[in-house]
Amino acid sequence: MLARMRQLKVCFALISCLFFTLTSLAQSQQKAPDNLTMWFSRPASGWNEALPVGNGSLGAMVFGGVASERLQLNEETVWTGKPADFVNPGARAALPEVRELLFAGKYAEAQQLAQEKMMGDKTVGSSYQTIGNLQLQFDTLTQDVTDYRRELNLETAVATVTYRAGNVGFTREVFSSAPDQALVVRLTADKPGALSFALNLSRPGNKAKLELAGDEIIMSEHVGDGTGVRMVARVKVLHKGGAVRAADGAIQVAKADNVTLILTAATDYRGDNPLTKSAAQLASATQKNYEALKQAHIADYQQYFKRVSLNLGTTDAIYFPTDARLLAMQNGNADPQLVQLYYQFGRYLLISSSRPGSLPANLQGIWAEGLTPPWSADYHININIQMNYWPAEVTNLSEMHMPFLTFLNALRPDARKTAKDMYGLEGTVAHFTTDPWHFSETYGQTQWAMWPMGMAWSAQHFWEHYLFTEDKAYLKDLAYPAMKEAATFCANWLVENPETKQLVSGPSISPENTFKTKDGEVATMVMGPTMDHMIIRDLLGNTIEASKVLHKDAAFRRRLEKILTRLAPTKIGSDGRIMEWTEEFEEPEPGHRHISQLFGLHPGHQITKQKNPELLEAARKTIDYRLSHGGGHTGWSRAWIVNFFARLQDGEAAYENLLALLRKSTLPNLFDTHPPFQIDGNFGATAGITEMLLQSHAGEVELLPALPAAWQQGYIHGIVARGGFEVDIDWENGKLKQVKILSKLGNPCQLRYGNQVVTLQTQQGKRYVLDGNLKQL
Ligand code: FUC
Repeated sequence: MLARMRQLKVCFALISCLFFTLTSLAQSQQKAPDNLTMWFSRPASGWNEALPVGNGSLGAMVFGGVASERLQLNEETVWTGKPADFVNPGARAALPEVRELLFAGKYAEAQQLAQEKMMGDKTVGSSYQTIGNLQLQFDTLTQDVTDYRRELNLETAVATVTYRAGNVGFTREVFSSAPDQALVVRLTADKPGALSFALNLSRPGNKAKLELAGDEIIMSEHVGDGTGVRMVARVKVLHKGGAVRAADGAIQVAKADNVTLILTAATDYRGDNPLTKSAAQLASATQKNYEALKQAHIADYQQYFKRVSLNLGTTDAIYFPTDARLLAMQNGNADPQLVQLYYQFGRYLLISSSRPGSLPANLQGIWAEGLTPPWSADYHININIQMNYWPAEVTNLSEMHMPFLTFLNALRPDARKTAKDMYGLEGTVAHFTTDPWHFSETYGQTQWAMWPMGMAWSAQHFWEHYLFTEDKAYLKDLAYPAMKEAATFCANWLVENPETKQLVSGPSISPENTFKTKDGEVATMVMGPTMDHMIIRDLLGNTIEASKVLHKDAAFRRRLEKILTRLAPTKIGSDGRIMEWTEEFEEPEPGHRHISQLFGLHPGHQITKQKNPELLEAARKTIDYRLSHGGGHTGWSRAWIVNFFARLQDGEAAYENLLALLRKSTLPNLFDTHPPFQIDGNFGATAGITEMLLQSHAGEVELLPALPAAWQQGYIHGIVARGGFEVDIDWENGKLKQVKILSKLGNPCQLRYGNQVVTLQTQQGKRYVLDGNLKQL
């Protein structure tokens, strides 16, 4: 009854909203809604409603207030902390004893010893932080505001706020330009002299130094009380008409016709002088007029964004503001265009938070409020940052993958040192998390910290980038050396299980999960968690392949091949699930958010219907069990489940979980929520939707492997398969209608749709068109 009432209330809200929207559309003669715009009929009442813009490094959250505008600012290198070494000096000596205790089943004792002797003491804190806020205080009367609209156009990457007040129409446009390395805010009005406001910059903590000089404000701080980077942000006011002067701690704009604000920001993270760097960026951006800045920004952004288009069908929901659509969806409405918008939002976020030369997208991309964001908005590498990059290759944003790969490369010196100091081994190792100061040692509770697979998992991305691009120079110079070092660590790390004689990884955990020992103790560490072996199998296999491509290191390759034959295999438990640990322990948290034992299903490809259908069945049981115990409760976990079901080729279950992600783990601005906001779920979902429509991990290019019944008609154009194929798929009545393949590398292409398989011998640069029966047209 209650649920029904809630539904009715939402319906009523939607109807009045539609009425309001249609009337205001008619009144203001705004263009018909397009589906690549998120829009809202009121200003953001909190951060989770504000709209993100970014150019890979400089970002802002646009609130769109009428009496006052707030742009919450970020720059990707605004970090506290510094490089630090904190390997526990007792680790190396304790390692054999911890292993022995674990092999003897003395889990609690082993854990205690590892906690004391192997966890580092990270005394230097580090956190990503906001730059601060740019505030505009208008003298507009707010009583008679009409026709308010706040939007983010994903096609142009411009956020716009429009409204009428006192018979004047106001427009504000905001974008963050990559070509001009500046945040640009444009204010216009449809009557001359209507723009009057005070502008200032501020930073939480009130420790920043502010300098006002005529039409410019400069804000600087050595962040983290002098422990982190030195940052500078500056904003300049360009205006037509009226007057601009500095007074009362702000820049006062009086009666201008239009105003352009240019904001630049820099730090000394890469050794630059932030004062001169931000000044040079500002000087260069102010050379151009507003239209030239905007056109350059749009052209630059669209070269990436426009590569992929998706259509899943249309409904009238498109007439509603995005938050109302989300609410309707949460109350049972199906809105395929919202799924499409959400998909493209993921691509938008990647282009806006990860550009060649930048740091990788962190837990919040580049958008974080305050000085202490959750988990420091760092680089968790026990799934989160990897998930950020799942959509990169498949959604045709291969360039945006590079920041992660160059970051991993920069992590190698520290990872090499940690392998030596902590374990006495050659090669590279990293644990559950890291930061831009590139630490790879571990700290905190063993439950999450005693996991030496962060580099090994991340190294998968080196090989994946190669599979999509076949760039041999990249493989030789960047990827292979990094993969080889990570594989070397793993090869040295594995030890023989005295009973089974198989090679196992340990001491280690199944990320963040716990089990109950026979004595009823809750423990985390074992010798040989399933995920470790799946990761190591993946890495060693990829390294072997890479060494073959490069005709290098034959002896090393043979060593890895031998290890693979002895590595403990994936096992199915007595209840038909994939075993997470070596034994069938009791699980205190059977719905745990990490589903690590399925790494081999996704993002790995050890479990496929071709290779091992019995493991595929066991994988399904594993997910079902997690879900039936409340699993999928964080956004990223749910997004991973979408990918799992896509790989299981169960379109209905993938779709159901995608809906659950939108219904339970999505904020009004379409950001994913853990809770709180964490960007991995956005990226994981975009990857998952792609995976529902195209897969290429099992040696063939499979079309529509997990198309749900809800998506009867549609198309996806421009997504990418391994081997360098750009694929356009059109479907009708739930069936493939046509596929176009652009062969970028000239590889043979084995194409599958259901049970039909054809192989195309392709030529580089040529397009191939086939019908729904895979007959070439
Ligand atoms: C992993 C997850 C948590 C969270 C954190 C940032 O450790 O287990 O849920 O997402 O990363």
